Amino acid sequence: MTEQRSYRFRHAILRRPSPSVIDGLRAVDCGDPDFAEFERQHADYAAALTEAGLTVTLLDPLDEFPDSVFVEDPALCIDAAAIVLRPGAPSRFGEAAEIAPALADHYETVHTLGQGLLDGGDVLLCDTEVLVGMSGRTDQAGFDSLAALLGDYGYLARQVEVPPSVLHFKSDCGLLDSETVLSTSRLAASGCFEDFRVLACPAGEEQAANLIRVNDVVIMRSGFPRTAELLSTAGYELRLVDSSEAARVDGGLSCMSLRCP
Ligand code: CIR
Repeated sequence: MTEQRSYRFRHAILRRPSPSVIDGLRAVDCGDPDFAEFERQHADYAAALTEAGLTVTLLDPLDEFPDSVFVEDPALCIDAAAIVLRPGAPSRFGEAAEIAPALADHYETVHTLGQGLLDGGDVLLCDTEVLVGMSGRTDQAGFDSLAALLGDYGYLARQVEVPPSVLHFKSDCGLLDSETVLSTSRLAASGCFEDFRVLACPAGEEQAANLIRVNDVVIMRSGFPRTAELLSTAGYELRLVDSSEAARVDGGLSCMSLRCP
C-alpha cells in the first residue's frame, strides 16, 4: 500500500535545541538565534505536529552538536525501516550515532548508509519515488548507497540538481500531496518536477517553500502571506508556525522532525 505514504504519519522524533544552537552552521550570518525564543518556537512546532495527529518523542539536547535540533539530516524514516545517514558537514557527522538509538526504539529494522555523504534535507520522499538533491552535503556514493537500500522497499531514487546557493533540496520545496509540490522557481527551473503538479512559491517568499504535509494539514512558516493565500485557495488546510530563529542557522520546518508512519 503506497498511496499517501509520503504524508500519512503517526509519530515524530524531535530533539530539543541546545543553547549551543547559537553556534549553528550558517551560510550568511544575520545574527545568532535567540535561544529562549528558539525554545518557544520549537515547542509550538511540536504542538503543531501533535495537533496533526502525531505522538511526539522529544530527545534530549546535545551540547556538543549545535545543529542537532535539525534531526532530519542524520536519518531517514520510511514505513518499514529507518536509515542512519552520513551527514555531509564534518561538524554534524557524529549526529548519526546519536540518533540511532531513537530509531531503534521505533523500528525493528534500522539500516546504516554504507558509504558516501547524504543529508536527509536532500531527500524528498514521495509515495513511490525518492528525489535526492545533489547539494554540497550529498555526494554520488551517498546517493548510490541510499538508492540501493530504498530499492528493497519499492522506492525508485532519482538524482536532482540543487541550485548552488541553496543548502538542501528541500530548502526550496515541499510535498503538498502525492502529486503536488510547492517549489521555488529557481529549483523547478531544473525540470526536476516534470511529473508533478507544481505550485510556484511567490518570488520573495522562498523561505516558505520548506513546508511539511502531515496527515490532513500543511505546516508552513508564518510571515509569508502570499504563499499562505496560494495554498489556502488551492484547498490546503494550513497551520502556521514561526521558525525565525531556526532560519538564522539555515533551518527550515522539515528539518526539525523525523516523521514516521
Ligand atoms: C546546517 O547547516 O546543517 C544547519 N545549520 C541547518 C540544517 C537545516 N537542515 C535542513 O534543512 N534539512
